[in-house]
Amino acid sequence: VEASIPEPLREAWRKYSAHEFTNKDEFERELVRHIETTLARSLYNCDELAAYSGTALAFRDRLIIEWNRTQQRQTFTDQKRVYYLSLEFLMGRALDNAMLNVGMKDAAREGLQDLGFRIEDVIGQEHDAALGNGGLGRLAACFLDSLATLNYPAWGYGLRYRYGIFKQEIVNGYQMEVPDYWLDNNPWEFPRHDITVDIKFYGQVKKKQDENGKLVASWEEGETVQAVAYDVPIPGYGTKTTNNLRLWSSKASSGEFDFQKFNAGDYESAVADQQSAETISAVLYPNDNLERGKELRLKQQYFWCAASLYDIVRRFKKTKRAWSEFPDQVAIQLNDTHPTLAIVEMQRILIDIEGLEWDEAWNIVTKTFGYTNHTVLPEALEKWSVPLMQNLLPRHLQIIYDINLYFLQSVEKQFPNDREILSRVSIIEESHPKMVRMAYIAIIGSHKVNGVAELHSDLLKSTLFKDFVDIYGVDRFTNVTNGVTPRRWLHQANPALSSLIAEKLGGHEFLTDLTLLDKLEAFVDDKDFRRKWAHIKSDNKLRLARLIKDTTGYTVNPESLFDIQVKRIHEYKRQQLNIFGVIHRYLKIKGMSAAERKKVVPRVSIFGGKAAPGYWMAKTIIHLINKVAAVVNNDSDVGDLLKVIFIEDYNVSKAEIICPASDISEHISTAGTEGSGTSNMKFVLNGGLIIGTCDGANIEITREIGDQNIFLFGNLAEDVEDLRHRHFYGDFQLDPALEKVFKAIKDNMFGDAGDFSALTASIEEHGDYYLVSDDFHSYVTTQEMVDEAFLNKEEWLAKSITSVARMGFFSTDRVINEYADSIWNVEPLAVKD
Ligand code: NBY
Repeated sequence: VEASIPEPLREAWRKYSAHEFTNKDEFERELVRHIETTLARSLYNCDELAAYSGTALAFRDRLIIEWNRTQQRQTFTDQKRVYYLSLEFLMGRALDNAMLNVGMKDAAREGLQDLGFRIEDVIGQEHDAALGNGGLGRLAACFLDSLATLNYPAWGYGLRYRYGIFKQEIVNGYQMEVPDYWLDNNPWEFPRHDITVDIKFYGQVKKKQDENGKLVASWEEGETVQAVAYDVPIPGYGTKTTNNLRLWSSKASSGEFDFQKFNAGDYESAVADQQSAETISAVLYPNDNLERGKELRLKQQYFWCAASLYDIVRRFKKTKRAWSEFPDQVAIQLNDTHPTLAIVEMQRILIDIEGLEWDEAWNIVTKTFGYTNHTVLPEALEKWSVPLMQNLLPRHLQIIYDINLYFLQSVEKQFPNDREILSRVSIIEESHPKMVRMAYIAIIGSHKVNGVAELHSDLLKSTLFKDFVDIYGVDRFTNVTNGVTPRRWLHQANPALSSLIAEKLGGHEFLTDLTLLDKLEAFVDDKDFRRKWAHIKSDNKLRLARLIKDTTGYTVNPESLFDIQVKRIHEYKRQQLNIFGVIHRYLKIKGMSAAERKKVVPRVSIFGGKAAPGYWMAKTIIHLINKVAAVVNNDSDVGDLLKVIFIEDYNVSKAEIICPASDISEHISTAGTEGSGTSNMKFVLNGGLIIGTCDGANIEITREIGDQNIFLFGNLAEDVEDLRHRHFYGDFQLDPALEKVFKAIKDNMFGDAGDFSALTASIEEHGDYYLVSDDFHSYVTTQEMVDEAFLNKEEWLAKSITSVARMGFFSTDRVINEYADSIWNVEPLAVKD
């Protein structure tokens, strides 16, 4: 590596090279310096926002110093790196995380206090980085935290959307979407205007002779758009390792083409071209688990894959190694099928640009890539129409056809008497128009394919990807059960609980080795410990009650049982089952005598989550929840016995307040539909119990914490197909209790019944695909068991503590080590001081 400052002159550099603040006074000096000079404010106009920006800039300086050193270290040691390709990184706020990871939060608290600011208010000024929809995007964020904490040389690659996930407003009970413009004064990103890549779209493919006379494909003409790198430093907890998240932003290429237009006086159209280039990274698609086949989405995907691969290849080529060593230096993980084009692009680079033979190139590609699947829902499986791809990426379509040809030839050899299998596993679906099945490219082009929880991975092998198991053998398919980072989801979100645990375990080591939590079991019967544990839960419920008061105006009694379901709104996640259960409870209370009401366990049913803007049924569910809330919360017969709350604009920073405050949380998807779920882990880690179906990671949570510590209900995944089949042939009986709920809705108890007819009809008339009626009885009786259990405060506390003690498995540190060992084959890079 060439150094720009020659050795004799480096002394001066070292003398003045940036120094990290190490105590409160040094922090304050940096804070004031940034507010005065970087922000151009004075002590007469320093508001909370300025205090936030100054604090963020001071910490950013620290991160960037370590970021530089980490990158140098990784370049010099020259070992294998991981690249995590994800269209979503749901990072939330960065400042609190940076302070805790660097270990200087107390210094910052005191420094800010000296200037008259409360650190919580300052932290609260930050806008969430909301570049994701839900679980998939948040998983990527937790992975980055663990990768850095464990000192893995790893980069994330994503898109720098100008608009993240929309902000949700509830108006008259309806969801409204408001754009989330988040980039103004974002101190956490570093524009790298010198790191750019030109990305081509459209055009034609010509056959040409290269200098050796070999016929090669040449992708010509078309349009180019420029990718500009923006880097976000990712600090590890308790380590100097600071990794990089590189987000690409699109802009018009400043090529000759534009100048020609410009010089020809076509100023307006030159500017229009620029705007059209900028739309590529303008907005995050707000669908979760739904694929819509929009051309702009395909453009986003290629733009991001091509820029990232160019960057990765450029870094590899600097090492001057042979191409055969590429998989020893580079592991690329595909977060779902969204980056599948990276496989095709890599093959294109190797054969069209680097001149490798097909087989040699393909061998390198398959050794490099791993693919993670997050869903078995058919509507979420990505397919692109062949004509669309032909137009946008003509050379890539040719390569896809070649991949398919060689693949099908080998399948035919393997199964000479099975004609059917060829059409089933073909990358090209023979529909009108023909479609490219992205998941199949991802499987064929990777050496490992994994699901995100045991049941999910088993279902992949036995249903969706069954043929591929027959073709490649079972070893290509594996499971890596999800986790969450204990730094954000315990230490940051629940500092009091983290301290109490640290007090008992003699330090915070559990934050980097979560299995140490098992030592808590020894204290389950410790009276003083239990009292403190209960006290922390109460405080956290109070904190949530304040958020509820501030955002909805409703007052809730923090002594009530807090029952929470927060996640994207989706029929398969069954918020409708929950709200029907709430209505059932309401009707029951209404029918009770005063004496009977005295025995009711007061409950607050809390919902939160966004619906995809085009997902009607999900929006109807939100509407119903809000209408039920309006009736129930104003019914004096009911009072505190039942309250219904919809928390607007559920996001990462609200989750940090919500997850520590549950008594029980709901993870009640139709069995076999939820890949894993990760909020289930967050809630249990914070001492909440859960009610759930035998789905996703609920099953492994049960195995770890014990079935006496979880409320499971409902049909099993193995019964779902049969039940659906029976419904389809008319064998359907609406559950009698659910019938009463529907009657209340139809009697306009919650406003115009017509507003909700699609929802009730989907169950009564259209086959109840998600088995709401089949599981209803089991659900409400299990909820009664929850009430009963909650009355026994001591038992409940024991369950809470025991569960937390047994959650060690669900750290993303364990997850990342599994990926590193079984998929990436990478080692951590020790940090020497
Ligand atoms: O990924 C979620 C799964 O539903 C959940 O069970 C799992 O725990 C989590 C992490 O593995 N999937 C998810 O969040 N998916 C999306 O957000 C998503 C977003 C966009 C698209 C598809 C899925 N899309 O095709 O545009």
